[in-house]
Amino acid sequence: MKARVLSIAGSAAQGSAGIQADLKTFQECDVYGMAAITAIVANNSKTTQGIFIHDKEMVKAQYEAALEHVGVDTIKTGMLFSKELIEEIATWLQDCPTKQIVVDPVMIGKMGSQLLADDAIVVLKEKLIPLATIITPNLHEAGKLLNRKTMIRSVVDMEKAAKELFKLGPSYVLIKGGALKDQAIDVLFDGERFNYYEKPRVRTIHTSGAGCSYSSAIAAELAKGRDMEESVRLAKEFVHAAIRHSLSFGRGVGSTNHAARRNYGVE
Ligand code: PXL
Repeated sequence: MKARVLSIAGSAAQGSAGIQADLKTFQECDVYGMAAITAIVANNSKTTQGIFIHDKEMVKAQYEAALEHVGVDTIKTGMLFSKELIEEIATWLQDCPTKQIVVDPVMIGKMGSQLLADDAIVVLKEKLIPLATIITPNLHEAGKLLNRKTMIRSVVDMEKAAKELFKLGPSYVLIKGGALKDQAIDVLFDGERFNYYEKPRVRTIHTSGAGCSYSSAIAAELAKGRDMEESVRLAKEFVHAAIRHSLSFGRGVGSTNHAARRNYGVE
């Protein structure tokens, strides 16, 4: 049977991030993609015109409808925005039909829009992250989750942060080092060992959707039955190609190219 993945996340009008990135990534990874939309973000490569948050009944109806007949192998969460929604989603995920849950702790968009309310971080940490198979924070999100005053800047610091985040209860922590100075190295921690995923840094500003696509590719590979190390390795290759062949449509921050692996292969 075709592997099935549900994304619970926001819609990003520009097409590069959020649900749009998730569904494009699912298709490229050859899994069946579904969506429960938490919010509508009216954005493009220059501005965010508005953010409209869905109420929890609306999200629940989508979640239940999607799972009822199709079923699911992996659930991924992206932009959840409010503490009410996170609390609610955590109760569903406690007894959902899969134990494979990818939590991308989305906080701010590439154009600076706020995608997680300030008062929602505590419930994210206490209610949702403990249910996660893997969490995929970038350096900024990892720092925020740990209440750090200063930015995480080195691999040694990423390892330390991964150990601390592991204590919140996920089975794996992946800290993405896309914002490190000269390496694009990510650190995976399983509670005992570290794994490192490194690709040459691509010098581009056109990276909108990179985080969403990375976590979605991990979710897709897990859904197909791959183990975590292999899933992250394949997802890193996918997102590296998507950044290397990113699409600048001429203004502002351009989009990751979800078709890049198919069109150009991996390096
Ligand atoms: O890239 C983070 C992100 C996630 N989800 C939604 C977004 C964005 C960035 O704009 O709009 C809905």
